[in-house]
Amino acid sequence: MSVNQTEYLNDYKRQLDTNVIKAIEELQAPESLKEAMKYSLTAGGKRIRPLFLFAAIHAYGKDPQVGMATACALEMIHTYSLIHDDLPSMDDDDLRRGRPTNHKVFGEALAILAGDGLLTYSFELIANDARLTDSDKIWLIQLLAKNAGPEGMVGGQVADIEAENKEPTIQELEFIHQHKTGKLLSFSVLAGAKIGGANEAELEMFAEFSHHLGLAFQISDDILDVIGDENIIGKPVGSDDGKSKSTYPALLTLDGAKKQLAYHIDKAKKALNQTKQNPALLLELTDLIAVRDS
Ligand code: GRG
Repeated sequence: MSVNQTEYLNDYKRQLDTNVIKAIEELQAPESLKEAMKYSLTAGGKRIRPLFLFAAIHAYGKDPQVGMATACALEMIHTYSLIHDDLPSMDDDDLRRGRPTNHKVFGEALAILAGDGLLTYSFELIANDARLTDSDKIWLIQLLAKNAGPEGMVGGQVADIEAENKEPTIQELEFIHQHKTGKLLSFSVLAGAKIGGANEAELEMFAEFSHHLGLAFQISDDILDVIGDENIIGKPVGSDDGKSKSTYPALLTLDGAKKQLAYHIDKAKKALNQTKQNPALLLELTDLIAVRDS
């Protein structure tokens, strides 16, 4: 990535960091709840979803600032999903991003409610955004609800839970990841394109791009897990705290997973190269997914 592009994206990441916390501080809500919401929002997330949203707006030559509220909403939904995913009734994790998980610090009830608060507040943020047209707001709220809900991330999480301790087919694994991880990433790109002014044909192209991007993101996550686990003697591939989770390396071997990653990155870039807009930042972020180290 060129120095200018890196600086540009870092600048937007910093603006997102500031705006997302400001939005929580503006809430007239119990301080304990706001603290629990802020704790996970400031835990060092990469902000990859907001960055894809900004990059898609940038492709249309528009000021990415127009998407700030939607980007904050997106990061809030992502953060809620991580808080709930870590709960004792789900993955029962004590650490996330190297820090105690939300329920370890605030207790289970407040962690659940912090997640609920982030989820619901995200829709309020979009609905109240004076920089968006009413028709764009409805479009964004509908797509966000669909992609985060039963037909999207929540459905993918259920499919993932139901696949525990089984060996799914590659198609079943793709369904899980396309929904659990891919749908929110897909929203990032489509929301940015819509705010930028994309027409129906361009939105279809971005849907194709983000389909492959979502799978590539998950495969690279699985590969990172294996590489990170290599020093843990006796930990079988795909195992997480005693529960057997399906992963691409477990199904396809590490080498096979790397080939699948390269395949989806290539397909994503081919889709993106059809656009008449400026895809430079989107291409750069896609390359970061291909070689991510965290
Ligand atoms: C609880 C409804 C509900 C859904 C949870 C997203 C999710 C669904 C679970 C997270 C499990 C997981 C680790 C999935 C792998 C891909 C993924 C979403 C990784 C985390 O996203 P990053 O890498 O995280 O963007 P940061 O920490 O950078 O924000």
